[in-house]
Amino acid sequence: MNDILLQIGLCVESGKINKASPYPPAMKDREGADELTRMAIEGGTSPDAILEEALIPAMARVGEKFSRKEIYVPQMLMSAKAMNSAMAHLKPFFQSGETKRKGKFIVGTVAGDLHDIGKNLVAMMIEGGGWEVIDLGVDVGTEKFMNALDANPGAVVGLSALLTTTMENMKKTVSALKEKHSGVRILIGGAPVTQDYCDKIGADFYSPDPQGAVNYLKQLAS
Ligand code: B1M
Repeated sequence: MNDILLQIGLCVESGKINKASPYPPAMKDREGADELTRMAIEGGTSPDAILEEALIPAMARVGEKFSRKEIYVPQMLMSAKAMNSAMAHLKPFFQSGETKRKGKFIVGTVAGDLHDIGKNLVAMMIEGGGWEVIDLGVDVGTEKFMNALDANPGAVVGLSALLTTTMENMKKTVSALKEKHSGVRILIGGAPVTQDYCDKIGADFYSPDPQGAVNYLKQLAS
């Protein structure tokens, strides 16, 4: 892996957002994920490599450290901020799909769940695939999904969950949406979600990653 990808990964893992950020003290006055990602893109590193080789593995290491109680929520939050500062540079590349919209995609992280990095990536890639994305944000209850679908009949719905506890809320939302809009297509994803769970709750499709979600929508539109 090239040096700049290693440095970006280290910044995300350590929660170093940008040069102005005093955190972590050991990296004070050094470039952060923000500047290094911009430099990497200017230097010709592909956005895919930055995402797949630096950002996603760094967040996985953050999760492992959290599990081992080597870091706590505040550090995890700094890492998420550093990751978001890097993703802001990648966004234009993932969103530069065709301008003609193929349909509408309503997406949100389910009730009780505040994790949005994966959901944002999925939204970005799907937008890049030519869909109009209606992003409802995080901690989205069934009613909010329902209101969005009522206002946009025919839209595909995407639910994300990162916690085993909030994953259960997918079931309620899927049942309610299917009851009122029987033809709605619902796609689910997030680290604890599986194909078995998707089958169990009657969702239409499970994808472990954004590309699978893009492919599913592509297939629906064709
Ligand atoms: Co939280 N957290 N967190 N956290 N956090 C996890 C998820 C955890 C696995 C860490 C751990 O223990 N190892 C653990 C969950 C354990 C469990 O349920 N089994 C956990 C916990 C426990 C918690 C809190 C409860 C901690 C606490 O307060 N004690 C708390 C809960 C808050 C809440 O939601 N109510 C909490 C809080 C936070 C922060 C706020 C600090 C921060 C989130 C900031 C943010 O999102 N803006 C955070 C973070 C950063 C993580 C980890 C470290 C990283 C998550 C992430 O962004 N990954 C995470 C550990 C880990 O995942 N390794 C962890 C990168 C992202 C690109 O991957 O989101 O999986 P991911 O998305 C992937 C795929 O899953 C897929 O595509 C993406 C790209 O490949 N995907 C979809 C996602 N959604 C999809 C939807 C689709 C299709 C694919 O279709 C619609």
